[in-house]
Amino acid sequence: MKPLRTLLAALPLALALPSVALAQTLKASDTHSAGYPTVVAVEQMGKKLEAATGGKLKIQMFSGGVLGTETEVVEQTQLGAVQIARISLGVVGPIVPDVNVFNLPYVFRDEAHMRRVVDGEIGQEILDKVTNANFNLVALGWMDGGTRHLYTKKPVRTAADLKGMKIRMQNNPVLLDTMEAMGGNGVAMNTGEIFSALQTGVIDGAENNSPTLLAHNHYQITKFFTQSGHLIIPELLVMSKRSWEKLTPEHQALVKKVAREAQLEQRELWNKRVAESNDKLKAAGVEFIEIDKTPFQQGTAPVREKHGAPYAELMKRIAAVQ
Ligand code: BDP
Repeated sequence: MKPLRTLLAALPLALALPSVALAQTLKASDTHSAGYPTVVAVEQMGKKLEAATGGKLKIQMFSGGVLGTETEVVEQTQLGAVQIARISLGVVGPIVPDVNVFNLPYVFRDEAHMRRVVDGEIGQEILDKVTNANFNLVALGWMDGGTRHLYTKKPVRTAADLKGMKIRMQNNPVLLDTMEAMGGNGVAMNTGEIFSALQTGVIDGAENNSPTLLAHNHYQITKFFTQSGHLIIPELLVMSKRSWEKLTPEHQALVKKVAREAQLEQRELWNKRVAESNDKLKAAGVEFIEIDKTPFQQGTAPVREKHGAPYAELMKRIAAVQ
């Protein structure tokens, strides 16, 4: 420990030079547990930051949702109590409505299309909107959240089978309306509440990608996985603006660079994880049901019209991305 006198003597200097790179450990949050592709990608980012800054900048990962629900984590990130958060765009929509264009059902043709859109100028525009929206967040980049399908206790083999089923959705009017338009009843709740809601019968099912269905153990209760592909919601990586402003310009540039690299690295991890999860789910007796998506695609047109109205031009540009 340095004597107090030395510390006090150094204080005016530190105050006078705010851009001096002070050692910082950035607290990062993810609702998924250790080993999940998004968690690993952010940890790799941390290792790169540490190496490039001689240990001045580090990331400490809090995975498994230990810092709270995604909505709570967004709030903590806005306040600067959490520095980096990997969150679903589903929970960002109610805070920064402009991101909802990516939360619309069947807005992307497939995952390859989504990747090309987020990698290109439209992806950057949406990141900029988050950053410039005055919500104390800096959007760093995208990650894959795969394609979301229905998983239910009773099989959904036709669109009609979904009628009246209570399906958990993320708490976002666009997503709740999507479920209504598909014929089910959307029930909003946080990720961590789904398992017991399935157990107690509060809901009949939920919808997500296969890695989440497996990792959160929902497959133990819902044995039918209907390949509806109704949503392809990219994941967002954000930083607290307060924490961002404390970084030197060099460190800011470095964080942006490694975040961009993480965007591409996570994709590789994601592809592997989806294949592994599908195999494990099948081995555990989950039935993958192929379905004619047309009724769902057509049924959700009013959602794209209503919630997509402010983004009509943008939706045309998204559709034009080859
Ligand atoms: C997963 C996302 C996660 C969300 C979850 C959900 O990776 O961020 O919290 O869906 O639906 O796909 O709650």
